Amino acid sequence: MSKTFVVIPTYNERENLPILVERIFALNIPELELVVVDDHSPDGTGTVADELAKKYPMKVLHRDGKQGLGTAYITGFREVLSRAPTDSRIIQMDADLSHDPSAIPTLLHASENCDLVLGSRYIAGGKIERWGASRRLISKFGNIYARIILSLPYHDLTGGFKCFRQKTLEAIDFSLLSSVGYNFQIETTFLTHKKGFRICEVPITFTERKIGTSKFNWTIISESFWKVLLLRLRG
Ligand SMILES: Nc1nc2c(ncn2[C@@H]2O[C@H](COP(=O)(O)OP(=O)(O)OP(=O)(O)O)[C@@H](O)[C@H]2O)c(=O)[nH]1
Ligand SMILES: [Mg+2]
Repeated sequence: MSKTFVVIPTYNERENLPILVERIFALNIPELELVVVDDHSPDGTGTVADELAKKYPMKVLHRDGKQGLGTAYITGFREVLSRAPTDSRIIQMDADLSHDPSAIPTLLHASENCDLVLGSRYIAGGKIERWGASRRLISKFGNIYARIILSLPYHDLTGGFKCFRQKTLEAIDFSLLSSVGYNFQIETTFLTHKKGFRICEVPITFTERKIGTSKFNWTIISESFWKVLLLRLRG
């Protein structure tokens, strides 16, 4: 029987994680398992996750130190693919409550007809809450830039709320993924598109975190600028 895996990278999310986990399991989605990838968070998120794993179907992967969002996802994806029953779904989302778990059934439903479903802030019905003008502008510009440079028809390339069908994720060569920040999201969608898989977008509401600190910074923006160009050159 196929399963639904939800992969969540965490770094200093001790207050957010228990709220998120409860909300996800309150949806009562059958055969759902969480995979948390924690980078030895100084605030003890790893221990909080271990406690939650005693109560819920949840696997916690502990890494030695902060190694970036991209490799955290790869670690989680590899673990899931090593044991996922045929035709499972793999959802990825942030731990900071920016992604509303109530959209998970919508993503799963859309994955019946699509190999990768993107939770999109930039299509009709999509929204962003609690972001100031400058953050909106950077995100909007980044998406238009990647869309044009990579000739992709999708509206939200940098979002981190996505659902892969198992065969889609299996077809991605993880050794081609090198990004630390949100450019990782562009890379996986680009490679999926290049392989000819069906990608669709469903509207989501993104809400900026209320608890904890953002890891967004200029290094992550510049990484995306250069790596989108590199992706284009490599084709
Ligand atoms: N394991 C791991 N998780 C990370 C790392 N960096 C970020 N995360 C997690 O990845 C998710 C997204 O990170 P955020 O800090 O929200 O970064 P962001 O979404 O780019 O920035 P904001 O939109 O400002 O919140 C969160 O669940 C983080 O805890 C990392 O180096 N390792
Ligand atoms: Mg965030």
